[in-house]
Amino acid sequence: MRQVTVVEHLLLSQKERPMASGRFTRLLTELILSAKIIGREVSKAGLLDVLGATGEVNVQGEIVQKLDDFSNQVIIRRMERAGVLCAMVSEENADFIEIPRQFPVGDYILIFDPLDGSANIDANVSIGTIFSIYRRTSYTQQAVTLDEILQKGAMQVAAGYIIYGSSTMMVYTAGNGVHGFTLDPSVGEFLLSHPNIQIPEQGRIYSVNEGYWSYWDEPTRRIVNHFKSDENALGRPYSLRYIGSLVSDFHRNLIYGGIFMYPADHRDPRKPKGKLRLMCEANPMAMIVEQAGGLAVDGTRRILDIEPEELHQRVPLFVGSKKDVEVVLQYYREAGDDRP
Ligand code: AHM
Ligand code: MG
Repeated sequence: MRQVTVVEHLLLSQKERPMASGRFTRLLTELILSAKIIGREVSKAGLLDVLGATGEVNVQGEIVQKLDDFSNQVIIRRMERAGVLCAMVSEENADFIEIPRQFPVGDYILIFDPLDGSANIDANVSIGTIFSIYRRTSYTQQAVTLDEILQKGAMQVAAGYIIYGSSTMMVYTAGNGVHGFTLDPSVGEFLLSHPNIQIPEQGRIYSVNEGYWSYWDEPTRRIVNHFKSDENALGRPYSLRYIGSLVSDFHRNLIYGGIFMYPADHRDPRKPKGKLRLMCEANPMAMIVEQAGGLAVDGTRRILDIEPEELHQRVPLFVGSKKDVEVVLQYYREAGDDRP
């Protein structure tokens, strides 16, 4: 079988579209290299802990950094030099990141979560990097402004994630279906392994942190009860699977079918709109799931239609198989509540 890399696939599948310009390819190539570097460190995480246990310096004489800081720095340092971006937004940085003046700029905007689910690292649980790519709406040499960055998810030109799991995979969409590539460590390349991923229309898994039950609103409780009861489309309870790593929970449901939920916690002042961030987490997953035939909503609204007001805005997220997410919309509609 011919082995197809991400860039080859992009060029083959988008022959007639300007996305296949050298600039987008370069963006993707740099991102892939960043992911390989992060993946290499993630796979040594247990070892690093041992090597770095005595202090802050590892065997190479480098300061041992927390892996999420390390991943953030890898992406920022590589991508700022790529010459294709005008700004970046990282889940780890309060403000958007401008491209230093010594580097050339382009018109893409990269929004990312460098290492999502990093609380799971010490237990050797799969974690991931999430990315979302936009284009600047105006062609100008002026410095980019916050308003230009706050675009709704429907404006994304591409989105994806890298999952550092039992194998390392990259899943992405550039608006032309969802494609998965598995890292072959022997050649050091991500090779096409899952072309045209489609999420099953009807799932059999629900994923939610049910420990927060007492914090949820009534429609959310009814929704979760629906999936647990035998009065649903399956006629039997769905299986509960919750890793606590969005990339892993999302990826499993994408392949097997199901729904992931991170609802609002009405009684937790830290999470009145849930925990997940609209721009770094919800929007890229929403673009991927829609391209795979699924849906993503906040209870009443399509995630991709939400106009962001701030960079780190949080949003309740219900994402997955079309029929399962329609159940969520129906319960919120019946509750007559237009805001979850
Ligand atoms: P992080 O970006 O700080 O890693 O937090 C996001 C993670 C997601 O991967 C996961 O879905 C969620 O937090 C789990 O949260 P909880 O432990 O509240 O269930
Ligand atoms: Mg995160």
